[in-house]
Amino acid sequence: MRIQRAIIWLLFSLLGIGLLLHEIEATKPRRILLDTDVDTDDFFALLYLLKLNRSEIDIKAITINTNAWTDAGHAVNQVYDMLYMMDRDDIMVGVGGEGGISPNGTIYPNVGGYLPIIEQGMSTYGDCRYRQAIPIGLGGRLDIDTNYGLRRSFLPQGKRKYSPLRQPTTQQVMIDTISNGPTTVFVIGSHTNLAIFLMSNPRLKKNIEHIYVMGGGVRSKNPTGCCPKNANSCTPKQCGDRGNMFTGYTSNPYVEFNIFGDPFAAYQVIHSGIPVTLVPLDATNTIPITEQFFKSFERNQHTYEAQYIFQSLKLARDTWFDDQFYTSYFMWDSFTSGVAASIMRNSKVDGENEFAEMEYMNITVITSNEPYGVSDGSNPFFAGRSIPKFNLQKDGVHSGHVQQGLRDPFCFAKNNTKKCQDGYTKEVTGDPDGVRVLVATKAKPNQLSNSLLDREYFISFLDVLNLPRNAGRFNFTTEFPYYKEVLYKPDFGMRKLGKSVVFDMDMSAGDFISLIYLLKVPVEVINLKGILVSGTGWANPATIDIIYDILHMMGRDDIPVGRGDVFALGQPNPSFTAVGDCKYIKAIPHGGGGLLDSDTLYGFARDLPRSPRRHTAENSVKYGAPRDTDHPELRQPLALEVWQNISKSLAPGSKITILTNGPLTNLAQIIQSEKNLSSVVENVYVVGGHLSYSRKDLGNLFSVPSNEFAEFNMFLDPMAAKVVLESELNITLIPLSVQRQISSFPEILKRLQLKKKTPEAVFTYRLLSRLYRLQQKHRRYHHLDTFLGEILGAVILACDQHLNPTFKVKPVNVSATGDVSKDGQTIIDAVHGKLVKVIESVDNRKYFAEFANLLGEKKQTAVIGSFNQQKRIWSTPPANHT
Ligand SMILES: *[C@@H]1O[C@H](CO)[C@@H](O)[C@H](O)[C@H]1NC(C)=O
Ligand SMILES: *[C@@H]1O[C@H](CO)[C@@H](O)[C@H](O)[C@H]1NC(C)=O
Ligand SMILES: *[C@@H]1O[C@H](CO)[C@@H](O)[C@H](O)[C@H]1NC(C)=O
Ligand SMILES: *[C@@H]1O[C@H](CO)[C@@H](O)[C@H](O)[C@H]1NC(C)=O
Ligand SMILES: *[C@@H]1O[C@H](CO)[C@@H](O)[C@H](O)[C@H]1NC(C)=O
Ligand SMILES: *[C@@H]1O[C@H](CO)[C@@H](O)[C@H](O)[C@H]1NC(C)=O
Ligand SMILES: *[C@@H]1O[C@H](CO)[C@@H](O)[C@H](O)[C@H]1NC(C)=O
Ligand SMILES: *[C@@H]1O[C@H](CO)[C@@H](O)[C@H](O)[C@H]1NC(C)=O
Ligand SMILES: *[C@@H]1O[C@H](CO)[C@@H](O)[C@H](O)[C@H]1NC(C)=O
Ligand SMILES: [Ca+2]
Ligand SMILES: [Ca+2]
Repeated sequence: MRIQRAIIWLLFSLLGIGLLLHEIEATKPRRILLDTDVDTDDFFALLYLLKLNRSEIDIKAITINTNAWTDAGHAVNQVYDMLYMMDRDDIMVGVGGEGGISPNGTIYPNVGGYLPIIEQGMSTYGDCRYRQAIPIGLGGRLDIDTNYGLRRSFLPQGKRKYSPLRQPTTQQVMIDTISNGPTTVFVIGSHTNLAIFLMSNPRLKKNIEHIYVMGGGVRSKNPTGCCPKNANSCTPKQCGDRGNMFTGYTSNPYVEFNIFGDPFAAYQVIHSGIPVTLVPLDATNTIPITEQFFKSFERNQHTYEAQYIFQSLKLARDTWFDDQFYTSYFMWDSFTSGVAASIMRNSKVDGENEFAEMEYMNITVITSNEPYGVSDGSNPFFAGRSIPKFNLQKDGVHSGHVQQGLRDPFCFAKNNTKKCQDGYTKEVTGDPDGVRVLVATKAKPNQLSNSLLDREYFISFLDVLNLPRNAGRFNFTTEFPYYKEVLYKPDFGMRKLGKSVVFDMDMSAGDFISLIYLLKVPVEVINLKGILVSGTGWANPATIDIIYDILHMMGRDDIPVGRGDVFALGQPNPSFTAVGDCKYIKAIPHGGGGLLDSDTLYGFARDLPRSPRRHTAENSVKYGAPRDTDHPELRQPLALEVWQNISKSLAPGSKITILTNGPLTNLAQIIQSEKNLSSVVENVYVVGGHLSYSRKDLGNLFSVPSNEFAEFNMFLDPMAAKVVLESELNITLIPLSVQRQISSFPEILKRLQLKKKTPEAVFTYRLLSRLYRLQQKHRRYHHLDTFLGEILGAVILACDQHLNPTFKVKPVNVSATGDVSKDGQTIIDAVHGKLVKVIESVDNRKYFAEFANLLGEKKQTAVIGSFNQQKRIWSTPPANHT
């Protein structure tokens, strides 16, 4: 037999059939799955790949890495919008999932990847051990989630959108794509998704032909932060480091952001046995965005995708925190996509390609620090277990100290030599744990030596993006023949305006409904002067755009919106305040019922008409930015500025009433910044707090079992709650117990059903019925009546007497000692407590009627009902508008 086969094989070879078969194989398009954290550089990579010849490179699916630079709800919008612009709604998009990993290591289906594997339990909340290295506000997740505000100004919006429990999950999309045929996987974020896939589907491994990774630093020496030769005094920063983690290089100079996102996952991927090509900092450090490239790009924007990328790059440059943009912003993921595509096209051994020099190296990924086998409590795979999780070896490479945050004392040993190496892609020789990996070491120079563009890839990048082939169809404005930007502002004429109110919200679902309600209250009763937004609660700060859209819908583009802090009091890292701890906010789930759903308003945000106002990274030196951008006038105001403007513009003798529907971060900061606040504040209505009268009378903090009696709004920023309770302000507390009295979905839906006569009543009805349906359907949504209860604050504020509220004045104190099992608990404390008015009951029937009737009123109704209506207006000549 064997001889026979050998002879046949020989014959085939002689006839050249072998060669022919090989060529057929090579011309089949490569099926690509792209796993991305949707950072700016990621969509440079994505758009570049989409422009390539589809008979060669065919992107089948995109999965979103949700524990790095973006948040799931915003990232998925960005991806859908880009694909719509590029006419590629056929590409599957996977995000999130509600599965978990049990304490014994069983991986359940559909783990959403919101947490690094080491922190992944059965839910989607958990610690930010690694992600805390990523800034949250400006220059971090806020800017990346919104793409500096450019997504909404530029990208068109198609039909696809996230919808709770219907969204294809990351793991499902991976399974579907990879089981459909040989697949090449690109990983340009952290490795959680792919690692979980590999750990739970070992039989599908054989279908992954190759893995291309942007990440790590093997022999790299960071070129940024080096002192100039002739400098008198200079503190070298990351000069010569292997890694690039600029927010935490003093604790870990070895690691690159993507790998730090989940070192254990990266270990699983690199050690999977699947061929891996790594494009680490070694190579990307040699392709900074130079001024010549930037200028050349500026002159070469012949497609929408080229424009979008250039505008993004420009805002990244204009808001860069120092003047070193051209030497410290590199092509990371975009370069990786070029190198990978070139390697695949060439199909040569040793990964020969047009753009990078390659070399085989034996590497591993450090996941814990030596000495191994010493359990110091830092390592959840081992701490307090008789059998290590995933059956890891007791004194193996995963068994040492695992870095705990950016100020982990372990990483700062006394003699200052001991730094943590978590996530280091370390070269090893003769070590059984090393894996042979093809590594890009250097970007190749431009072959035309007289060109100003000094890298070969620069040429390809600009050429490909500007090709007419596979180009974008339109941008947001050119999609519609009669597009027009309108700001709606009311004219109250001679009407006497009612009490001045400032609404402070954390953008939970109930807050949006409260906002709609407040906008319906006759302006003679309530004059909503401004909105303050705290980024420390149920939504990510980028969700501020939904507030703008609701104001636009209701014709109130005149109301100022101020963005508050992104950290609870005391949480920013004192030595680098752009990053900080998640001690309290980690109690909020990332997935269903949590941030993902707030950030998309349970899938309804994209139905709202789109406001021309939005978050933007535009800024000016006057307000502390490093430099003026092109449109500093568009700058997003801060909460404190909006507050100061309002309090300054008050008529003599008049005062402001504040309603808070979230953590008290903004109010505490206002108190701390203004000496004579009680002279301008009439009253503060605080939705939150729980006064427990028995052991069974529990709070609502379901994600912190050790803290049975706290309520979320108080817990999320206990220090702020303390500042507020210690202030001179007159406070009315609307605690959990009275909220619970009116938290009946069937009742409120029944009332609204009868009143669905206005767009806002329809919208509210749809949102509340979705919440109710989800609550009945899935355990992740069991807490949704919390959001229903929040609406009470706005209704009490608007029609106090109608509801016949009963209240008692009680001395209330809040625990804020730093002990999470007590923090945020409000107690009656006759000695230290502050006297506050505590609402104990309202007339429920009147409450429901009051709420539903007002939403159904034709007065102060929406001026534009939906995005669909907006599209119709933009598609018909102005004369035909009715
Ligand atoms: C795309 O690739 C296929 C297969 O390699 C090739 O036959 C075709 O000519 C290419 N098309 C273009 C426009 O380069
Ligand atoms: C792990 O625990 C789950 C229950 O959480 C159980 O169903 C499963 O059989 C256990 N697996 C192992 C390997 O012990
Ligand atoms: C959309 O494209 C048009 C035509 O190229 C351009 O004039 C406009 O500025 C673009 N929109 C944005 C927001 O850049
Ligand atoms: C610094 O401390 C580490 C252990 O903490 C030790 O291994 C190392 O030798 C010390 N280096 C110097 C220069 O003292
Ligand atoms: C890398 O590892 C392989 C075995 O996996 C070994 O044959 C080779 O010599 C190693 N190369 C280096 C440079 O250590
Ligand atoms: C403050 O008020 C002035 C004058 O009305 C206005 O121009 C400015 O935009 C306001 N600033 C904020 C942050 O609301
Ligand atoms: C505080 O405001 C009140 C009323 O406007 C005023 O009478 C008083 O002088 C102010 N106090 C201080 C310390 O500014
Ligand atoms: C608080 O309210 C009481 C009663 O309504 C009033 O007498 C008092 O002046 C108020 N205090 C402040 C600081 O506004
Ligand atoms: C109540 O407040 C006082 C002083 O503000 C504080 O010392 C005390 O610890 C608080 N009590 C509790 C139980 O939090
Ligand atoms: Ca990335
Ligand atoms: Ca809220």
